[in-house]
Amino acid sequence: MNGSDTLKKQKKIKLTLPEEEIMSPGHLACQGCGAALAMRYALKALGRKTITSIPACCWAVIDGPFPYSAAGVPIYHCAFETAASTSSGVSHALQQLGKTDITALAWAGDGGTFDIGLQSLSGAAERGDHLIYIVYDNEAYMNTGIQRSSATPHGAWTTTTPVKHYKKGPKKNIMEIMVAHQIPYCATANIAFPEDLIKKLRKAKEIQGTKFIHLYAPCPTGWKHSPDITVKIARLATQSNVFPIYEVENGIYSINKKIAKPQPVSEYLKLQGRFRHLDKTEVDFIQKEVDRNWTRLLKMEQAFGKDSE
Ligand SMILES: Cc1ncc(C[n+]2csc(CCOP(=O)(O)OP(=O)(O)O)c2C)c(N)n1
Ligand code: SF4
Ligand SMILES: [Mg+2]
Repeated sequence: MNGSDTLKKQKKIKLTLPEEEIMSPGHLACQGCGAALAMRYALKALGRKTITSIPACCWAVIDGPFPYSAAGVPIYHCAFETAASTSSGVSHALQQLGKTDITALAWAGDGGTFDIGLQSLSGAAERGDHLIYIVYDNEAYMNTGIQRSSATPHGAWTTTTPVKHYKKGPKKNIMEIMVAHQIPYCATANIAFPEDLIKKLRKAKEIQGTKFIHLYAPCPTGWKHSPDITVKIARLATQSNVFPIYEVENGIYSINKKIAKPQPVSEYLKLQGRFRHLDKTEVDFIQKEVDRNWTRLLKMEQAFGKDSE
């Protein structure tokens, strides 16, 4: 095939994602970083007219040292606990300036959201500040060396929950906390399903008030998996119902992906070194918890879904 044939063939390929790359290569993330993919997709959805507020987290480093920036949009590097309050300030300033076409985006890790930034996030949500808040969840404090957070799942190894004392107890249900704030839009998303993520962010951009996205983003360094299977692991998380994909719009629950034959949770766990120490009893326990949470979510959809009205 000559060059012009290849070009013709390429033109026939129908892209399912926006073509424009706002984030540039040459960033400082580890190989296979789910958080880097997360930002790349998010910016494809939100566009260049986005002002991000990023607290201390891996993304404060991934972007690169001043004056360089891989993000391609302005970033406020703010204090750890202030992603939401900084973004509230950006949002109010934009309103004062009459700039209605710019999105205020708070972008923080799970530590900066489930734990230390929860108060400022709650405040912004209660005030109904006009912003999108995205937590990229890699289930630990990665930037400072893989310490457990309240998003770390049961059974996981981290440096503060070593093998003999691995994390016991469930991951905090951040979605339920945000739904309880009665904000107009809350959704989960996964880097393995970028079309779904992009659709949700485009929807969130059009809604007035506080919007919250819980975005699943594996971390090969902290989860101890090979960097080339990041997307496979992310996909398995949803295919095994470990991380369901759903949205809650004005209190109405919709599960966006229902897996006909869910994969056993063991398929998801066995690819990650952070779970290597778990015995069969623990794996069975995790499976039961995943099944219980999934059944609970189905019941929420039955009780508070579109058909319940
Ligand atoms: C008030 C405060 N406490 C602690 C730190 C140290 N610190 C910087 S980044 C970080 C971890 C962030 O974890 P997370 O929010 O999950 O993002 P990740 O690094 O996993 O991307 C910590 C503990 C800090 N910068 N400020
Ligand atoms: S430690 Fe994890 S989240 Fe941080 S840059 Fe590396 S792969 Fe990404
Ligand atoms: Mg984290």
